[in-house]
Amino acid sequence: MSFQIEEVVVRIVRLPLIEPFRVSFGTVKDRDQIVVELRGGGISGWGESAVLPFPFYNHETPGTAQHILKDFAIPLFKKERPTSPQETNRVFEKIVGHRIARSGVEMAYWDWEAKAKGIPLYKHLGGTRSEVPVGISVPLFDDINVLLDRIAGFLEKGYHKIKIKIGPGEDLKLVEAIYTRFGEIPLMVDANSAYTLEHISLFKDLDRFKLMMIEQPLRHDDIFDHAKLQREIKNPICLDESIEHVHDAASAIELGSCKIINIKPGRVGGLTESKKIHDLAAQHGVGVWCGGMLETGIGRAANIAIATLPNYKYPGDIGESARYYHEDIVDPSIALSPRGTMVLPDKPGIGFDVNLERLKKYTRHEERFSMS
Ligand code: OSB
Ligand code: MG
Repeated sequence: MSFQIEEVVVRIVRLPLIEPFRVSFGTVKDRDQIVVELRGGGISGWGESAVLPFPFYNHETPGTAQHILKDFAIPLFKKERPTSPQETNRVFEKIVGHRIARSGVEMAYWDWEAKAKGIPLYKHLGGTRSEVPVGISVPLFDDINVLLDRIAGFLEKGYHKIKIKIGPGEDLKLVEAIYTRFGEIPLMVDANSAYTLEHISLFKDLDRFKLMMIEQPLRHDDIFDHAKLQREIKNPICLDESIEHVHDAASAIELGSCKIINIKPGRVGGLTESKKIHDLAAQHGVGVWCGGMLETGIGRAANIAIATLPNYKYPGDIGESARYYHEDIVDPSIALSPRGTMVLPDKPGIGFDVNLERLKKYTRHEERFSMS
C-alpha cells in the first residue's frame, strides 16, 4: 500500500457543555476542542485531539496541541508518508510528550483505513464484542445532595459503574454519604493526583468501603510511590495520568503500582499505543478500561470501539452524548441502551457520521494541509 492521504484538516471547535465539570485540579467549561480529518481517495477519516483548556491534567492545552500538530506532527506525517496508523504511531514517537495532540491524526488514520477496507473500526482494532457495558464519571458539586441525586439518576439509567471525583476535603465524606444512601454500588473514586503519601491514613480509611478502585491518587508522573501505597491498602489502585506509554505500563505492572489501568487513547498517543498497553496488561492479568476526556462524539466513538477488546474488563467512562452536550456533532448521537451498554454500529469506520453542517456551526477556526 502506498500513502493515499491527500489532505489533513484541523478544526478548532467549541461545543457548549451542558454543565461545567469540576475535578480536583480545576473546572472544565466550554473549551476549544480539536477535530482532525484525513482526506484521501474520496474517504474522510476522523479523529480528535482531546485537550483540556489548561495544563493541569497533563502539559497539553489547545494552544500547544495546535502548535505541535501544525509545526511538527503534520510535517512529519507529510515527510514520512506512513501507510498505516501503526506506522504513524512509530513516526510520531520522535515527538517527546504531546501525545494528545498527535493522537488526533493517528485515530483519524484508523477510521480512514477501516473505511477504506469497508469494516467497522472495532473489528479492525481486533474487538471481540459488539456491545460494551459502560460507566459514568461524575464531577464534584458544591452541594453533596446534588451529587447524590445525580448518582441516583445515572444508576436508574443503567450505568454499570459510578466514578466520583475526590480531592482533599471532599473525599471520605462523599463515599460515606453514597454508601448511606445507596449501599454497596459499583463505585470508584478518581483523585486526579491530588494526594501524597502523607495522606496514607485516608486511603486506609477508604478500605472500610469496597471500592472498585482508586484512580490516580498520587503525582501525575509517579510510579514509585503508588507501589508503596498499593502495598499498604486493599482497594486496588488504577493509574491514569502516570501511564503515557506501554513502557510506563510495564514499569507500573512490574513494580506493583496498580492493579488496573485506565487507558485513554488521547493520553497515550492514540489507538495503536492503547492496543499495546491492553495487550501487555492482558499478559500480566491486569484488567483495563477506557477513560474519557469529555470528547465530542468523534473521540467517544473511537473510545467505544477500542473498549470492545477482550481485556477491557471494566466499564469505561463513556457517557452518552446528551450527558455532555446539548447537541453532538455525530449522527446518530451516542446513546445508552436500556442495558447500560453501548451497541457498536455495524458500519465502516467509527460507525457514526460526522454531521458537517453542525460541525461547521461549531467550528471557530480551520486549517488545511496538503500532503502533495
Ligand atoms: O481523570 O478521568 C479523568 C475528565 C477530564 C479530565 C480528566 C478526567 C475526566 C473524566 C471524564 O473523568 C471522563 C469522561 O466522561 O469523558
Ligand atoms: Mg482520571
